[in-house]
Amino acid sequence: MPAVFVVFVGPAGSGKSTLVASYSSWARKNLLLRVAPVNLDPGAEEVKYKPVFDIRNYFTLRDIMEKYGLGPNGAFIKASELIAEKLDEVFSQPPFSNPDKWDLVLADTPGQMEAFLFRPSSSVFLDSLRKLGNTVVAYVIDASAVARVSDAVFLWFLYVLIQVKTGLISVPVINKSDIAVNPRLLKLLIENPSALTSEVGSEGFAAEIIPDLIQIAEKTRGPLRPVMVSAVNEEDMEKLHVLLHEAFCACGDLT
Ligand SMILES: Nc1nc2c(ncn2[C@@H]2O[C@H](COP(=O)(O)OP(=O)(O)OP(=O)(O)O)[C@@H](O)[C@H]2O)c(=O)[nH]1
Ligand SMILES: [Mg+2]
Repeated sequence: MPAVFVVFVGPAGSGKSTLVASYSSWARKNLLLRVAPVNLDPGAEEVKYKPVFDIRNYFTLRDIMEKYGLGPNGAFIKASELIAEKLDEVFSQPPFSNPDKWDLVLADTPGQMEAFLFRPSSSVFLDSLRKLGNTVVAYVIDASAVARVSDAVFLWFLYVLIQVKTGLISVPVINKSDIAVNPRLLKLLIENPSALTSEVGSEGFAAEIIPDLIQIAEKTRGPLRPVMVSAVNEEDMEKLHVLLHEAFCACGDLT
């Protein structure tokens, strides 16, 4: 059976690269799966996994900045265009050229989502990926970035927008459980998001708009509950695996 592709997205520093490293290592050790990590971040300095495909073999952020005289953000945008332009070349390389050889392909993406994921060229890449095999998006939230209801609503809404933009099955993963600043709020977010409404104060723009945003987010939530993991401690990787499995149970088997 061809591989399942998991594309890790999420705000800068949420732990995508660390999670790709620890989930790869866990799935190899515990399930003996054939896992292919893929690095799509041309700005990554070093990654803690051995990529089967690495975009930095084609270009790095530094190369692009120099060649086109761009700043880092302009260079990220240029990089996403170059990935789309070089798509045939990219897909002629493993693991894209031999998806039957792998069980899981884990793609690590740049944290500058507005320069990659939210650009038109990412759709070109994701469309090609979904033709190769089942593709799911893992949206990584940093637990240490959720202190207030407004933080939770902001990060959750980004998840809604990612689903709108990619049109792919998406699962929410709350990372850095070891340094969560407001575990009570995260528990609400996971178990009973509607209850967040009662946590909002009674005045101002936030009080007016947050209940509406929560209602929209609830509408798009689907049956998949977020999981909490710690990539750095390789904790609760099984929960992540089960969630990804649930996302695919209708169309394939991961184990
Ligand atoms: N405490 C803690 N730190 C973590 C965890 N996961 C990642 N980190 C740390 O968070 C920082 C960012 O991790 P990365 O894996 O580089 O995050 P990223 O999302 O790939 O970052 P960008 O690619 O720059 O967007 C590093 O210092 C990691 O060691 C975790 O589970 N717990
Ligand atoms: Mg990274």
